[in-house]
Amino acid sequence: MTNTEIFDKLTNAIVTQNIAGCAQLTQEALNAGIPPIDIITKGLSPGMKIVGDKFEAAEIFLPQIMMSGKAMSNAMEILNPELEKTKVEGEETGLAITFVAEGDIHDIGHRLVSTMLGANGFEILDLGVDVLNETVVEEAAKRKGQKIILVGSALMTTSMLGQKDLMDRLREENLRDSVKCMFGGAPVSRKWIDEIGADATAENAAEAAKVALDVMK
Ligand code: HCB
Repeated sequence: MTNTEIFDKLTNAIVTQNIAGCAQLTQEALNAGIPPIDIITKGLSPGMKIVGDKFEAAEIFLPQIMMSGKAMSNAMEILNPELEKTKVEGEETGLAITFVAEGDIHDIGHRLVSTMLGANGFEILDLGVDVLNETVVEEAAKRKGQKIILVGSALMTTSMLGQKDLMDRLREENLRDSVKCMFGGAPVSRKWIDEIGADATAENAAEAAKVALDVMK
């Protein structure tokens, strides 16, 4: 099987909610020497995009998305240890405080971004999902003086709006200059980042790691 065929099969396993098949194919892809990040970006994530589009078009419903999400999460359990093996040792890059916005429980991309940042030398403080801005500000304030990047995810247009409030709170608490701020997730655009006065965004987890390293220089 060519790599392209493997990627297509992975995408299809996500779209058809084939949980066991997806895990098996992920292992086979690893055995074939395909880098874990390619398995994610070229195989699994395109499947999640199709699932989202089908949901929007009312072709599938929540139970199906949940099953596709489960297939992706199981595949990630196989891939995470491999991603962690690529960890870059050396100079301390800084602390990444990662979280999903208030009201939002989509955690697949968030976990992936956290893993990739960890693999690129960041110390990770993962606050989880549905996190109040107040909590993020408190955690940043406790560590004032350290090299910190806030890494927020929002998958819904509604939860994304909270990122503006977070930026306002950081300014009010005189913390804006002490932290870098990167936000991502499907609705987040460069225009939004500029509008709220954040530092960066990224399309995917691999890019997030590169961008984070860049803004922390
Ligand atoms: Co959910 N959902 N969902 N959902 N869901 C979305 C997000 C919609 C876009 C689907 C649609 O309508 N097309 C939509 C949001 C619409 C909108 O607001 N514009 C939506 C909706 C509406 C909902 C509910 C409200 C549905 C309902 O109950 N009626 C509900 C909300 C629950 C809540 O949060 N309160 C809901 C629930 C669910 C689940 C539980 C069934 C499931 C989540 C399971 C889980 O995460 N444990 C789910 C899923 C899976 C999706 C879709 C299909 C896939 C999301 C995903 O995991 N993608 C999604 C459709 C879509 O996104 N197109 C749909 C794969 C990961 C790898 O990609 O984009 O999350 P990612 O992350 C990338 C990237 O964005 C970037 O790197 C990551 C890795 O490469 N990145 C960052 C992420 N964070 C970053 C931070 C940075 O600083 C930098 C980069």
